[in-house]
Amino acid sequence: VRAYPFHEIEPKWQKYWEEHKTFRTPDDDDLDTSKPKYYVLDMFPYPSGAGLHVGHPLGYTATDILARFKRMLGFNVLHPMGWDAFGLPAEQYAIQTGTHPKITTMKNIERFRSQLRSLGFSYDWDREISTTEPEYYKWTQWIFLQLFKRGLAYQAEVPVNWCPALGTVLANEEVVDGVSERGGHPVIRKPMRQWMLRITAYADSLLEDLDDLDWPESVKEMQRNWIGRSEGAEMEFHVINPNGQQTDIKINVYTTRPDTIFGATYLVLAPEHILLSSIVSEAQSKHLEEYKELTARKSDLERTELQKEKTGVFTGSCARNPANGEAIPIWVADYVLASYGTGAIMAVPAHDTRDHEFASKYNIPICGVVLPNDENFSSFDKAYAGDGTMINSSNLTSGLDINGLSNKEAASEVTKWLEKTGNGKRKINYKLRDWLFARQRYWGEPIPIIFLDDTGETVPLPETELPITLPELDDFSPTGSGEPPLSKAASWVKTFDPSSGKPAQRETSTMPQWAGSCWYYLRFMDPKNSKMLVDRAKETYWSPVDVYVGGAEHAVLHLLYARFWHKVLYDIGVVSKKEPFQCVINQGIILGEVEYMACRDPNGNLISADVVDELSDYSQERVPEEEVTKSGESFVLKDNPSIRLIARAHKMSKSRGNVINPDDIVSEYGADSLRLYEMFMGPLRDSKPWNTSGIEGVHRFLARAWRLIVGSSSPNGEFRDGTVALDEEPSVEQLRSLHKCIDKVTEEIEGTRFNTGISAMMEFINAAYKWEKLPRSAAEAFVLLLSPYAPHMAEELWSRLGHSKSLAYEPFPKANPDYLKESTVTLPVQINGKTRGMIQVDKECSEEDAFKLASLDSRLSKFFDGQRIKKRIYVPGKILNVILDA
Ligand code: ANZ
Repeated sequence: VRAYPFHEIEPKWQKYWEEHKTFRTPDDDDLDTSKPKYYVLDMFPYPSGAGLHVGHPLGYTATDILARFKRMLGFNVLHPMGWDAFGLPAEQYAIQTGTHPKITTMKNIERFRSQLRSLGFSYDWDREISTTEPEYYKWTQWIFLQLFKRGLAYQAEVPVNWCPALGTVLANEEVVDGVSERGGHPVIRKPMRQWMLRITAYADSLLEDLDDLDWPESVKEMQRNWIGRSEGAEMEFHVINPNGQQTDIKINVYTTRPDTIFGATYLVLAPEHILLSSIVSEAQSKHLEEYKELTARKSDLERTELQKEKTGVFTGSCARNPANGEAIPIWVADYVLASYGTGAIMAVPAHDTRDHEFASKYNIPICGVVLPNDENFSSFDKAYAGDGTMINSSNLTSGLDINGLSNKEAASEVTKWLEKTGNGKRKINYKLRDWLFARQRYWGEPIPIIFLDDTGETVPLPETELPITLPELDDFSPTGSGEPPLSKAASWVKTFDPSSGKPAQRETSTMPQWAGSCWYYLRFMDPKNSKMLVDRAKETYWSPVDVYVGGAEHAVLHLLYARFWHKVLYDIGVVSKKEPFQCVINQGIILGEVEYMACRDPNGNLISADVVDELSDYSQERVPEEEVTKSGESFVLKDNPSIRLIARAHKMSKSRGNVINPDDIVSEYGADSLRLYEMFMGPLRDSKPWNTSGIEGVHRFLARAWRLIVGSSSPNGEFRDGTVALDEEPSVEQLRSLHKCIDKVTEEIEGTRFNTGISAMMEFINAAYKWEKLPRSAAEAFVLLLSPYAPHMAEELWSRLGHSKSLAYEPFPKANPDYLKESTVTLPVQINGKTRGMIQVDKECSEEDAFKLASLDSRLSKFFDGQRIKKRIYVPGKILNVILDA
């Protein structure tokens, strides 16, 4: 049996909203900019072939509730949706099947769109955009040209992450543990000519402006670490020849600890360091070559991992430590990266863990120079990285004496000395690298650059030539040589320089998938503008995005790249604010249903999960949920509560077969139930397991709300028309429950605690079930409260309550503080010492008022109406006793 007719209601209202363009955001002719605005944005999805999964509606429902709520508060609301549709999967599908990525993408978008519509999200579909449309990527290319003009896009021969299996170069961010993030294919380092974006030019503002953002602290911290600003010094070490004479070769090192210079007992160069060939001794050169080959197979991450055993080779040369004149050996080791600092370090084994390990392994002296301020300290058997007092740090020849200083003071003394003597200088370093911006793929934005045949000169195409559209292609597979698939489109590649008419070749790399998502939030403000990326007045009104909801996996990549582009656009006057997203919220992950596992010992006896740790051998079996009960914080067998079970939830994945398809839920329980359930599962930001009985619970709540207002279905199961609401004034008691609910729901939406807002509505429905009559005004207010969460049912009830228009722009109910005072008490009323009834009164109610209220209650007043009252005894909050004249 259906609890309420969601099968009819939901499509009906979706059609109504579509036909009436209910959620169209005002634009040119009707945008009233004197009204407050609210821009609430979802991270737009990549339309994968798998369709929507239940994780999508979690964030989307949250933003939809906010959008609907703010509309009802009178805001102009911008709540758009679009598609981040370039990328690998469609291209790989094309390679396998020959289906053009455009066709795959279109099909997937259609499926996504219809799934989103079936969930009743209040997007302004007139603003839908896809990053793959030439009208859109024209502006992505336009931004690239602006970057190029300002020297922020450049070509460089750089060691790149080359993935042979994918046939493309990947960004550092796309390589995890030495394999591609997508597909897990091996990645090797290889020098190639590539397009780079100079994100490092914005390192400081990307770092500083984080402070004012209302973002999860964890995301800000990840960005800070990614940018990785550190302060220190660069200093030079002269290489000395085998006779002990100083040569002209100088090795420049970067250190964050100039204070430890007297403790530098060797130098280390990265295996890729360019000076290596000029300093390596003949005896060592063979070992060095072997070592370099070994290193080429490792990723930066592997190389720098603390736990990995340190390896290296001696170059056969030494350098002079400028602080004390000592000759120290120069080593090569892969724990020093070519891409950071200067690619060379002064190693201080007493104070750096990796150096300590290395020095111990290769018998290099360890010299402590920072003494911990701790009496129990005995030796430098382990590296000491903390603060302390300088020792062993004085030399007459160099004139440097920092003994006795704190290491902090010493650092600045040494830096001053370096600058005075010309041995070095203060230096700020960043971990952030420039952004590798080219992909050897077909399904991406073409880079609007050509190369002249005669001179090879790089020429940006004029803006009037945009968009540079992708050519048709039959064979999408990578060439394997690193030449992009676009190089196969010979007639497209061959072109002319529009200004000089000279023959030229097009750039055949395309942009990475991140490009389109770097600025899409701006296009939503003005999606059809053919003259510019976004109209400045519209941008000024709608910026910044007030709330941006999406997955935590975008903490560095997307959010950092988008901030970078935004700052460039700010500098060239396209946008009015320094930052794109004022508030970011990461929704949690929806895990598969919790599985309960019982454990058995090798003899087949059930054992409690508490004791399995002591067993080397035991088996687990799944127990159905019906046989499980909760006991304190743990789960036990219903039949045998001494057996504690293991409860676990896994990520949803095809291979586990625990994936929930939102379409199934919508057809079985309705979109409103799915929306409500995902919000009721727990705090938005938490990860939480799916639970099918949970969805039945919220479905029952909606059905109860329906029956409260519409009444029960007729005996033959048909749903009746209209409602049972009556045109009556609500009682004070009814107003109290209602306004308590309004207050709570409002507060919880504003605090994005949607789950507790739902609890408040459930409490209200429970209370209202005890009412004899349902006043229309109370029913209407409740329907409005429910509408952001369960919009289909709310619209249906609203119309049945006698309204001809959608409730989308009805004012959200306002809580009246008079009804919120929790100061009422139930006061027993006695007549001649005998309790005859109760009245609800204010805690501080006067005797007079209490008596008045009692006389209004017919069940009480019948005892003293017309009688003479001798005395009233009133104890506030406790009792009212009316003594009659006998
Ligand atoms: C001497 C020293 C003494 C260092 C000491 C540390 C502790 P952050 O803070 O991450 O910037 N380093 C410099 N360049 C490197 C490279 N290319 N590959 C690997 N390590 C490199 O770290 C800077 C420190 O990391 C530098 O300071 C350097 O070691 C090392 F007690 O110099 B230090």
